Amino acid sequence: MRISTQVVVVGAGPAGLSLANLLRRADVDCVVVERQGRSHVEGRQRAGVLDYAGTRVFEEWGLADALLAGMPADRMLEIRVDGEPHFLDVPALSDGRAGRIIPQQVLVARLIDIFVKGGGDLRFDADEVALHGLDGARPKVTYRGPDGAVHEIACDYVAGCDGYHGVSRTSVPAEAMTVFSYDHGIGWFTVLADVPPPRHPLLAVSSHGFAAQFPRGPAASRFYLECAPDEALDEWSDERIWTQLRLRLGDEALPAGPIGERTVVEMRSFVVDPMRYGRLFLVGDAAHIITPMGGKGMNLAVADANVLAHALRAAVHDGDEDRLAAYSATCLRKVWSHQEFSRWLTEMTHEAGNAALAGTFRRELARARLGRLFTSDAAARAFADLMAG
Ligand code: FAS
Repeated sequence: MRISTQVVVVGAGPAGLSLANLLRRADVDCVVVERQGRSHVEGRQRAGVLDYAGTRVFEEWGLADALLAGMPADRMLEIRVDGEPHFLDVPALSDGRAGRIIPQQVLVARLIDIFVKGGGDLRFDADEVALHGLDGARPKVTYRGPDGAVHEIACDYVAGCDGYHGVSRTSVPAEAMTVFSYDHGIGWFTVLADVPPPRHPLLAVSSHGFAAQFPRGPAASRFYLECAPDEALDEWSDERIWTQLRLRLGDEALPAGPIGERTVVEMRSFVVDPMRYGRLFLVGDAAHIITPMGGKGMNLAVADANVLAHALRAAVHDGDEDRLAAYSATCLRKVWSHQEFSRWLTEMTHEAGNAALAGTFRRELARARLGRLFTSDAAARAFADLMAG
């Protein structure tokens, strides 16, 4: 196994795999080390939409045809208020900037396939990953392989793409980073069910509480139900799930279906600044967590990977480290813009329904914001611009 490379990528999620594929296109040598096995990584179902900006990244690097083949354009969004449907045609409102509906696990599996078939070095089941010498000229990454042996890879740069619970961010001295975090005080009980997907991604505002239904492939839906942040899973029987979904979505005919996954997502946001320490660069969830509202988590991971791939190409091939120096500030501009959008959308769609959340005055403010979205072309275009990424 190679013991030296230019970039070690820690983590094979959307961030790590996007970066690894872009680096190969940039003729920058890299090795990817991933804690889990391939089937686990390819089976993890989360996001469902690649926004327009994300599709542009893969088009620019010549990967879009292979990655997005067969995936439909993400067009209409339905926002249903007390059962009343309102449709926003995002591409029409944003000069044709359409995203793609693609389940995250499909994107990840295709990224793995392209990377490995292209001869990429991707090491699964890498245990006890540790980063060393990040503030020196030649950092190292060690891990225990499936063979039980400890392997060491020397490199020029490390990309920490190992998510919120990974080892990369925690390898940085606490005083070297500022952490920003926010608890939205809302929980989402989410299920993945074999129920035909909605015609359009659906957000539902109701006095019974917020709910949503998103497509996750041709025969599955991801549902969200607003709940208390600390709600226990066993408080949600199947009967309560389907009753509440029919009530909040205003859809008495919603069919029930086998539930494959159920979890409570705590709506919280998190950002570290800078997204770099010495020769370590944090990418995606390793550097920031955003609520699923607005569907930007996976898209920010792809955006960060794009910025870092360009910067590493300049550093490795031209000795120009300016882009690396600007990496964190460049990414954080988009991160904070999306954090603001996600918070605005969360507030509007939750407070407009549930006066218990922030009081009747804030409910009327939220309803006024919603109303503007449906009556003002300028407000709708501003919304679509952010949805397009
Ligand atoms: P990931 O967490 O996806 O990947 C990190 C990888 O690193 C994993 O493969 C992990 O196994 C590996 N790893 C961890 N520790 C390691 C170690 N020590 N050594 C080596 N490898 C290690 N985003 C959206 O855009 N739209 C949505 O609708 C949406 N819905 C979501 C729903 C849910 C329930 C959840 C939980 C998230 C959702 N997200 C959504 C956000 C989500 O998709 C993330 O933003 C996205 O996975 C981020 O990708 P990565 O940064 O690659 O991190």
